[in-house]
Amino acid sequence: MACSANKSGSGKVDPEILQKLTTKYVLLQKSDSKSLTKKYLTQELFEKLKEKKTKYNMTLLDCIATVLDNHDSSVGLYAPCPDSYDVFGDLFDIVIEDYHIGFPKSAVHPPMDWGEASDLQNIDPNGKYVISTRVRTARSLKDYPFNPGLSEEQYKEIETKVTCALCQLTGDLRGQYQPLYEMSDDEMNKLIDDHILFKGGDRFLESANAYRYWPNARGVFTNPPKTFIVWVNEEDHMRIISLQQGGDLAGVYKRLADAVKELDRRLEFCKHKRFGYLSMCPTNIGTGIRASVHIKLPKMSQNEAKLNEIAGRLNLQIRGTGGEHTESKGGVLDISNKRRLGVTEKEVIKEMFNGIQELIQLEEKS
Ligand code: ADP
Ligand code: DAR
Repeated sequence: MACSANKSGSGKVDPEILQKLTTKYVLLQKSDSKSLTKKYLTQELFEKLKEKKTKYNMTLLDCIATVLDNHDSSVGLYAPCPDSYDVFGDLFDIVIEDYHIGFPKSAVHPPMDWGEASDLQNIDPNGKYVISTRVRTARSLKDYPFNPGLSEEQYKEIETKVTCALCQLTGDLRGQYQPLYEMSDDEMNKLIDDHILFKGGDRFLESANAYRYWPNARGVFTNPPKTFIVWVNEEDHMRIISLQQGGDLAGVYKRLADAVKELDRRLEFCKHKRFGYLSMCPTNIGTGIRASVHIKLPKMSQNEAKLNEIAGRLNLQIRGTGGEHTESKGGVLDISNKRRLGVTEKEVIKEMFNGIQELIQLEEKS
């Protein structure tokens, strides 16, 4: 059942919010920002949207505060609540169509279809290039705002509901939840260095009001081998993650699929009639899947421009090994699928598998 509503909230936008929004919008338009929000939020569209409010009382300022403070944003747009995707749909639709490489207003995301993990092979059977493989998705609980719109009480409600469902998992998915406030700095830094735990202090999220009451109601669930991980109340209500060393994409993917199906039976997730599963960021809707490898391509990575051009053609995204907005270390690249919307889970993973295979073949020929 879709959890976004079409009606706008009651009441007018506070004059001081309107003033702040207008002043900062003018500065954004004068800047050299390459963000999709600057590209598509024309003066005409700004005038049309600036006085709208969602049923959670969110405004256009709540949606674009991130790019107003960070002109170097790539997208620069977050949804503070599910109905933002409809109330500010004139902006979200065009940004989504651009980012997800063509998802026109007439498009509808297909039903969830994980396919058969056994159809996948090991990405790098000889273990020559791939250091580790990770597949994650994002999920939001139905009938709650997203991170920037949550009250302190709602953060805690989400943490309780999610951890209660997680603690019912069995087998390979059985594990333990650790609230952030119970961790020492050393414990936290070790988990971050091992790519298990999220970092804080992302300035894009900070500007979007996503760190209020931090670290309260934030934490991480892990199974003993730390191959199954769930982030609670980082950017999204949930990031469900499967991760392991090597290139066994089938095993990583099957673990995630099993986990999502189990959690789907215990929690009600927020879905949209057109966009599938909704998240705070429009880049993470639909399947919400990012399937990535940490991979060494010593020859290919000598020509960054050419590698980025090939990755673009393969609908792949290249990032640093510390996650977005980080540099690669020691020649290791984080390469993942770019598209998450308008395709099924099995199509996303196939696109990533084929793309990585082609990069490895090009590396071999270099
Ligand atoms: P997300 O991928 O969920 O959008 P980030 O981009 O912030 O979140 O990445 C989160 C963490 O996951 C980062 O520390 C990143 O290094 C790590 N990560 C991503 N892909 C892999 C991988 N294939 N192997 C190990 N760690 C990974
Ligand atoms: N940094 C923001 C968001 C990009 C997508 N990453 C997310 N959602 N974690 C930007 O617009 O650059």
